[in-house]
Amino acid sequence: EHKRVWWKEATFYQVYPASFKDSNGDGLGDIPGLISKVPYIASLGVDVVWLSPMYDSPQKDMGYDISDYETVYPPYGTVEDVEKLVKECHQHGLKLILDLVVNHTSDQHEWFKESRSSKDNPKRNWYFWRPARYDQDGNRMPPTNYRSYFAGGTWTWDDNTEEYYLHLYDPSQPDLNWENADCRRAIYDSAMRFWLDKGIDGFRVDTVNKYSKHVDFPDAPITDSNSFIQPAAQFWCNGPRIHEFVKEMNNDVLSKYTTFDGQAVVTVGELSLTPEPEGVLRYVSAKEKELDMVFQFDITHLGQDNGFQDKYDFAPWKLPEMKRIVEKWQTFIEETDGWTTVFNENHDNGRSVSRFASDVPEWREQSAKMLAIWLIAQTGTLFLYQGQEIGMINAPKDWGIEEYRDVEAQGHWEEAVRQDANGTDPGRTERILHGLQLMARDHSRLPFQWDSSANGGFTTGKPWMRAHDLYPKINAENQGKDVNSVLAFYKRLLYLRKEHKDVFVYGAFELVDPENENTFVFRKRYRDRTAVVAMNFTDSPQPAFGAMEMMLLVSSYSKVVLGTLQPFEGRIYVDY
Ligand code: TEU
Repeated sequence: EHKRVWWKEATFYQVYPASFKDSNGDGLGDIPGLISKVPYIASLGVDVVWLSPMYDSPQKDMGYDISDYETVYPPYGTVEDVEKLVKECHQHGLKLILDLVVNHTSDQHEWFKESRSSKDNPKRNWYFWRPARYDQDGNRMPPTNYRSYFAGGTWTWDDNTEEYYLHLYDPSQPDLNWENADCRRAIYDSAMRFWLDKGIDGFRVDTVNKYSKHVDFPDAPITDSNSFIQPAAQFWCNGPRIHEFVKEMNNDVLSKYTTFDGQAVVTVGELSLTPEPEGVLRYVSAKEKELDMVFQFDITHLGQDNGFQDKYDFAPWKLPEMKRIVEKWQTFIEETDGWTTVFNENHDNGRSVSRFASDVPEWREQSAKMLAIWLIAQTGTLFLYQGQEIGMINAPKDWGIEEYRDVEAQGHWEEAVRQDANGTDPGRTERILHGLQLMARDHSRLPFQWDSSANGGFTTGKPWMRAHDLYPKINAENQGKDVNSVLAFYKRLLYLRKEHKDVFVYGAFELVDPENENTFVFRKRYRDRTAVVAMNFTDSPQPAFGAMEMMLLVSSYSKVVLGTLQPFEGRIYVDY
């Protein structure tokens, strides 16, 4: 039986500050706007707010490029606004966790400005600097052949000191060198203690398995230049000292703090490219004292070609693949003292209705409710992403590429255009556009749709990102008045998750009819109680799972046809 702690049973709600609520009409979301919506968030029945980065930043990667951990990006507000947010959340019984982004800083951070100023600056090796290599014609080459997450290479030449510096992401995001103890101590003080001392309740830890690199930086066995990052990621994911570093972070800092209601602060790590359960367990096993839980991205990688090899070259997937992934992580926690998370949306992915079901007008709402059923009875800590609760969907396919503002989308698009033009990958432009229309991170960053007023009530100004054309139809205000809305359904399911916690949160998982390509059915068992969750992932009726001897607890349809799962219908039966 799993040890029962608050963060296993809590539901987390991720807020993307740029796109949640603008209070001053400058077209960008901000902290005062978020504060004004804390009552709305509390009304959902969630327990924790996860706020994506609001720190000072040149915003090359929407705040995941931090230039000062101890100040707030001025258009978002001030440190005092965040202190007000902490208080407002706690007064509504909500905890607040912030995003800890310490694999890299912005190149505008004082630390990097010092590091790049000269080779003998005391902070020189707080980042990774390496000399150039030269090819047989004497042309200067970067130290390795790694490919960045945002396309392009991972080394940028610095004329001043005539060396390259490492950046796994954008050239404006130089990687911090965790091998340097002074650097680690500065991170713990500036990025962590500064905010923990203000009463936050924990962190979502960005890129948590990338802090220990193979510092000899060998070349990667890359055969295809478009291979996303897999062959190189082995040199920076789960590196030789990563567990030492995460243990030190937990032991020296996090373990010294409690939440506002006196519990241990919570950590959830972003663990990419670690598909093996035993690899995950090393981070989340209770006895390891590293992290409470992690995001594992198998589900959001569905469709990302060859397991994330070429992220935006869409590869069709079938439902049994999704079922096996859910089964893998549901059973992982039964056999270990680890824990996991349950999610299908975040700020780095397309909207789940568009990616995993159907966002056409006829099936959009049913799909959103069915996917809510899919999440609600799974074991693990449930994470929802802003707008998921009202069934927001991807940007329309007729939007031009200029509407895709994300550095990752731009990088992959520009590269596709180049490779198409120079013949290295004919037709790549069309394939990558299709992939971006389905999976670009931008789709989760459209302004939250509050009501049917201009720009969905997100801003009275010109929004930094175009609002979805459907905001008059899809918005929190009109759904708040409709008992059959997606919003009402999410609130009902969140209530049921708490009421049926033993079976939904802690019950043992068993897949039913694994090879069925149309329906997804699984059992959850806790002692003498059983629930059956049945979903139709198609737009045509399917034979319902034979659960007649059980009681229908909830269906996403108001009218149920016994024996038949209607298009995109989700159902939960219980025998108690
Ligand atoms: O993402 C980590 C990362 O590697 C991303 O490429 C992510 O794995 C991928 O997009 C998932 O589909 C974190 C943040 O979540 C992301 O927003 C930042 O861009 C990135 O780190 C750099 O901080």
